[in-house]
Amino acid sequence: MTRLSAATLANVPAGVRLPDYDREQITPGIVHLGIGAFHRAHMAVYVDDLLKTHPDWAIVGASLRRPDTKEALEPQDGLYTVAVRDAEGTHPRVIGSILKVLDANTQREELLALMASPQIRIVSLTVTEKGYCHDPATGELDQRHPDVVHDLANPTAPKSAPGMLVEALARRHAAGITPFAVMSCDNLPSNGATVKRIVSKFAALRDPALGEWISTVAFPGTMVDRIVPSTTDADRETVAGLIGAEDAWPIVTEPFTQWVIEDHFPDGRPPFEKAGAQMVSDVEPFERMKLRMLNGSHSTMAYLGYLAGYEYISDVMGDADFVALIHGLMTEEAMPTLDMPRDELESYRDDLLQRFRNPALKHRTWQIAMDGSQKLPQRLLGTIRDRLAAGQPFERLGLGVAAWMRYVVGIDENGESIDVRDPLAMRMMAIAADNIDDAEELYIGLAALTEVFGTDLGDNQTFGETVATHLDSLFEIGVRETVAEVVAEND
Ligand code: CS2
Repeated sequence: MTRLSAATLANVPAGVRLPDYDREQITPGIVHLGIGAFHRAHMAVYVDDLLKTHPDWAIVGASLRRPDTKEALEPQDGLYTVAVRDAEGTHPRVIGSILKVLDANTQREELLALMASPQIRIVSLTVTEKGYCHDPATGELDQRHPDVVHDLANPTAPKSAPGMLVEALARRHAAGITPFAVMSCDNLPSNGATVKRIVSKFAALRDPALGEWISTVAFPGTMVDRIVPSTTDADRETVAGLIGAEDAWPIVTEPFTQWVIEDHFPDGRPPFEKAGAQMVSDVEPFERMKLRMLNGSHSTMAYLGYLAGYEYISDVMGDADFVALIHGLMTEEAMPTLDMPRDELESYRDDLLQRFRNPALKHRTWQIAMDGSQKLPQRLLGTIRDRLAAGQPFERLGLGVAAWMRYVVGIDENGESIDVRDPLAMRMMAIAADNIDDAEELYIGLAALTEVFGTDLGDNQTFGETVATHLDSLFEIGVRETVAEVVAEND
């Protein structure tokens, strides 16, 4: 079978949507750091919709860690398939908005030179929570992070996302070029403000004057949403059958997509709204709703579901107790902390339950369980802080936190080991190894991780009692019974 590429595009069967613009005529306006599946299912599709009328906003992607996306897309001239999947079938579309992918490790100079050039007006990022080298509990740059230490010692050859941004901005500053807008598309709380804080600090550590100049840079906040499971070989086969060509890395996703963007781009932007994005003056209420309802439910289902033997989110949704648990988590515990009209929150919740049920989307609980130490603060702990401050119960959220603590022990209910992926995995497993027989001690050990729990929650008695009680139950009676009990007691 031939490989998808510019030369073979004409052979793709009629009915499959192809780029509706001349790819020879498009030029880059955006550099995207972290060119993974999420970006390719989300922002790259919005940009693809706009290139016909706005050809100077194409994307050059960069991978900061692994060169695998570059290796997959280079022989395809940057082309790839987005396959939208629901119960009715799989609907492929070929995306052409990514002009090329650079490997930051081997093509660092080329990447920095491009980022420093005036044609680039936006640098966007999906580098995951851990890619910002920050302390997730406080949102501050982690100055002891090995990549930060490296980049401060070698500022012109950075490895980290903050280091890359600062070096490119420093070059623009020195050349008298206006700064690009920095647009984080990661699930961080107040992602614009958080990245601004991190980048400003990094720049100030390099050079106080540069730190000050960063205050002139725009960091628009965004809320991004589309569920994107990892691509499997079965997906590759399905897509090849549909487009009549081999695509080394197609992306499978759901029909739903949402992008809310704070409209702050002093150096210009493509008309994202024409592709369906919502341009707003304050993105935070949307972001908070999404993190606390969608991602909070996701993480809770991921830890409990994995431990209960459910491989996919749609399997978890087949269990009535789990559905009741996350319905209650959203309705009773998260929604009262959100500043949105009640009816909008209710319909958002109902849509989420529907999306989680999508049987065609093979979204692994293990995938979502990754990097919990970086995710919990904005998904569950912020909501818990608000509940505590209001003197309200948070049993279901507390169970979510306990399930994470049970999961990072690294051994499941059948004694099988769990592949725990997390920047703190080694430390957490050491804590678990010392306290394996005692839920209370395990709780104390893990709650002392201040980069996750801050200095307030770890010492909070109500938080401790709630989470430790659930953790004890998870060990004593197991996951399924604990979920059933929490549902019975709280509904
Ligand atoms: C998920 C998210 O992997 C995870 O942690 O919760 O990636 C989720 O699918 C997206 O935020 C949906 O927009």
